[in-house]
Amino acid sequence: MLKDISIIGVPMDLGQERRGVDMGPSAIRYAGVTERLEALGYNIEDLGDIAIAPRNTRAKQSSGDEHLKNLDEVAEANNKLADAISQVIEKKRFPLIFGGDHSIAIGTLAGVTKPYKNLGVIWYDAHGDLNTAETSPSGNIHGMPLAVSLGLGHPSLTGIGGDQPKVKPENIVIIGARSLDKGERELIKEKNIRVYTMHEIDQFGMTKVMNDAINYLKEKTDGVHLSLDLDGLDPSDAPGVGTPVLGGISYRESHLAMEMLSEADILTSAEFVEVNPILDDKNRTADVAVALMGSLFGEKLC
Ligand code: 6HN
Ligand code: MN
Ligand code: MN
Ligand code: MN
Repeated sequence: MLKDISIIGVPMDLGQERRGVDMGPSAIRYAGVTERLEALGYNIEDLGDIAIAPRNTRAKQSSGDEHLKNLDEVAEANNKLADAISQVIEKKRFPLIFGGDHSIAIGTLAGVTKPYKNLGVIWYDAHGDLNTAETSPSGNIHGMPLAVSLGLGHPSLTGIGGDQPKVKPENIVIIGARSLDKGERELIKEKNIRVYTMHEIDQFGMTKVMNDAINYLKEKTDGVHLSLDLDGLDPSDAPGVGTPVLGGISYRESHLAMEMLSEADILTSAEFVEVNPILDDKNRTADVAVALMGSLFGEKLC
């Protein structure tokens, strides 16, 4: 892993409807991420936050409707994010992105795939985030970023960073899924996307799931991005998220997953999203995010 890390905050809350997720980057910084990673010998540069249009002072109506809420604002922020990430990669630094809701993965993946044409993606999430305007039950763009990265969705989103699909379906693994909409399940089947649901984690254990996932991606990709939605964890361990789903991955299993990724040394970028301090219990979810980053970046217990 590169020893130089650049942090970018994306205080985005327009990809969903609950207030507070825009404070995610502050909460993660407050939980001591810079100090934690510096203690591991990394050189940290914090680039601050991408500017996001405020929710209630928007001058004009967004061009999206109830099927693509806040489309223009989400697209604009993701364009900026993609550019910022390109610059980080040009400087040969590791991009570490803090959300914000998961719609920011559109910009992250657009930026990261500029140099990595065969990127692997680990989507650690209770959800598939594989909806389009047609299949979404909510119209919330945070349920769509993985579909957008496959080239499916509104052109103002799929066109960010160029019109080409950013990620190949065979380069994706979803881990922790337990809430998939009908259209998402159909797309998973159609594209043959590798999904480790809670069923596989319960049945085979996290060790086998992560070994499988790492081996599946390792040989055929030129880089790997981790997109970690804190709602992948069980709400008892990560209560501060907007769309909690019972029966999730435990704190310990998540540490193991991060340690195995650290050991495999395959990651070229990472993002931690959906931390919502308003819904949280004394910043616990941001603390969990930072603890997981500790393991991901090589912290050892002794
Ligand atoms: N997330 N599948 C639901 C939807 O509205 O599309 C929930 C999406 C949640 C997205 O947590 O990043
Ligand atoms: Mn998500
Ligand atoms: Mn989720
Ligand atoms: Mn969510």
